[in-house]
Amino acid sequence: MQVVYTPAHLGHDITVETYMGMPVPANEVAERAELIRAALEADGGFPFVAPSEHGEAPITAVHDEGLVRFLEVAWSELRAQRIDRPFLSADTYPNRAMFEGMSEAAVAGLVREPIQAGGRAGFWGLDSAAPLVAGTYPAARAAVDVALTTADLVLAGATAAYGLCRPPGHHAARSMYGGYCFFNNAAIAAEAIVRATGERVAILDVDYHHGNGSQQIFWRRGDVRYVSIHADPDHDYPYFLGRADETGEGDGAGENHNLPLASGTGNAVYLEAVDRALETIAGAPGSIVVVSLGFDTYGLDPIGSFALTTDAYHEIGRRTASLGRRLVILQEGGYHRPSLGENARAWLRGAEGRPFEPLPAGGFGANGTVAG
Ligand code: Q9C
Ligand code: ZN
Repeated sequence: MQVVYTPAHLGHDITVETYMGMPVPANEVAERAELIRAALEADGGFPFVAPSEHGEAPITAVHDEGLVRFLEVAWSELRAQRIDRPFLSADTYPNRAMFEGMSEAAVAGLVREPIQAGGRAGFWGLDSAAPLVAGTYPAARAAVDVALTTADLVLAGATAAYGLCRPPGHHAARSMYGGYCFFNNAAIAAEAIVRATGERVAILDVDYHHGNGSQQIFWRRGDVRYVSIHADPDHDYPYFLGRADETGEGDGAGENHNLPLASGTGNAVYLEAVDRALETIAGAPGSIVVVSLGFDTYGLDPIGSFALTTDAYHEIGRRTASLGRRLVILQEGGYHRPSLGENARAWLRGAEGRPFEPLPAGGFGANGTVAG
């Protein structure tokens, strides 16, 4: 299986995120993608290709142009405004209760993008977990190109291809970034595939978190079926979306499928949910599935509460491929660095119908370089 990768993600070199008002070591770090790259290189069965540039049009096909412009200039604006911060994070978010009692027309007339960078970040952002630095915008643009190049490989006939996207994407909505995500790589790829083929497309989201952005983007769409297995939002990010009764509206009625699972979910319960998700996908026509692939469902993940093992990823890859549809597999989350490379290798080998044997210990180093 071909792997699409670019070092451009290294520019999004964040080290700190904020969690409930406190600075904490960042989870979504550059080393993640380098560890996956090293493991897939060490495997030897994954040829690497660089992404090609696809321009802005496929991005504005799913995102508000204002979000693109904000992300493009946010860092230079922060510097121009002499706000002395190592990264940009919002100061104030427009909580909907701020406008309680005002008519929709009044609110529409009042709420506009501020000028100050911390207000502007609040206007476009969901949370304080997606710090923006000098290299964030080029990295996010490159991650979109990775996703679109992965889709191109499948549109050209590949059974499956893997895009090592970083930063991830599934929390980014049409007019919002957040949750470590800036552009919604999977949604942009799904939209491009619909436009190229005229077929229906399914998104299978197996990141630990609900992909609120993907759900929002396709909420009223009858041609993109979104199916997600994730932590119950009563207990986990993104808290305000991801429940089973969110099923879509209009043309999209019945096309959104959320399968929330309890804390502590292990392999057996998770694999049952995978089977239900795959049956749901098989229930609508189409020949291509976009997979939002996260490994934050792993037992040792620092921000997840599930208990999956590496062997389960091999089995999930195998079952997903046995749908008989072509797969555009795009990396989302997964934060337990020592296991990331092996978990990716296991999933992708499963999708290829190849067995999985762990690499010899020390086969690749924690710094992301292949040993000897
Ligand atoms: N204690 C993805 O996996 N909240 N995003 C983190 C940590 C934000 C996850 C809280 C989680 C975002 C792509
Ligand atoms: Zn996640």
